[in-house]
Amino acid sequence: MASALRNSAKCGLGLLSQLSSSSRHGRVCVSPYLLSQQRNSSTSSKIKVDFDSNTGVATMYLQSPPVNSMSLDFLTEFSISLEKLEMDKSCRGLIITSSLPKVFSAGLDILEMYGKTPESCGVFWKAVQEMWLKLYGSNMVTIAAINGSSPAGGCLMSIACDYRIMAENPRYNIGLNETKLGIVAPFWFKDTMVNTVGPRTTELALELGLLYSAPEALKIGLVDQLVPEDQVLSTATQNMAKWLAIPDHARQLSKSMMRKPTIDKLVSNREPDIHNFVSFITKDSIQKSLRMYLEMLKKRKA
Ligand code: CO8
Repeated sequence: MASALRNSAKCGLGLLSQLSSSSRHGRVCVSPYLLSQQRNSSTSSKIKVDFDSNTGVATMYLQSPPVNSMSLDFLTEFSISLEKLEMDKSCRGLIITSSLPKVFSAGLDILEMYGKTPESCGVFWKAVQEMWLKLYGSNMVTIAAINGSSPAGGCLMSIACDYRIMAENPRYNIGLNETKLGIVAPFWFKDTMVNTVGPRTTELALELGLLYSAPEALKIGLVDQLVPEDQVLSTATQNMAKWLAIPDHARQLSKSMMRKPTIDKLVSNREPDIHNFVSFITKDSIQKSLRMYLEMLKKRKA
């Protein structure tokens, strides 16, 4: 582990990623010239990143209207942005928030799973895996500033962070509601939830597809703190300072100790997990459930 830490410091790569999946991804050290270029704030169409070189903290804004649903493009931009920050040694912390009103993220883009070929479903699922592996295994301190509803994949993104601050608006909800769509959260969604709120609460949450209001989410430990909506980001920044006061190597090794077994489980099962997803999601009965859910969303709107 110590040598992994030394190597990661040398290359500026995530320790956890190194310990788990980076060698499989074939990551390489980048030149200081490239690193200095990556320190600039950057905007792609769905993700905007502001980096404060004084604090070493980046803020990532999810900005894919209308609801920040995680399409293949969204996930790809997210993972590329995260990887760039991970490689920049001067970036020690990441806050993730939404630029949109009322919604942090509506979760996976259902249209990527409905009416698609098995091939595109497979590519999509690999991108979902990649997002989680990178975020859950990040070497940075990661804080979710949840300023709106955060169902399903939005909840997964939030619980993959180290700390969660949510707007204390009872209309906003968060949870793994997959069963309500007639689909099933895979084992690594479940593991991340268990690691956050424990097995019994996870069992109830998954079987019933529960979405928790912000106060309920605080009660079960799904989020760590509730604050008025206009203070979500400033509170995340204050908390970040507290986390960054801890020596990086000690915090990173502790994080690795907690998360590596969960990460390794997916890393060694990526292909079977993709296969399971594709054969499940392309079933006629599951496609029918997704169609009904999409219709329900439209009706609710009308
Ligand atoms: N994917 C695609 N489109 C979506 C999604 C989504 N997840 N969520 C909403 N939309 C669409 C709506 O259909 C609507 O489209 P249109 O304008 O064409 O009618 C538009 O976005 C706006 O939606 P709303 O009017 O509902 O917006 P609101 O601001 O009123 O509400 C919410 C926002 C609360 C986020 C609401 O849209 C909502 O509840 N969305 C559904 C959230 C959800 O259930 N997501 C689950 C996705 S599945 C997932 O993330 C994990 C899957 C794991 C797979 C495992 C299989 C093995």
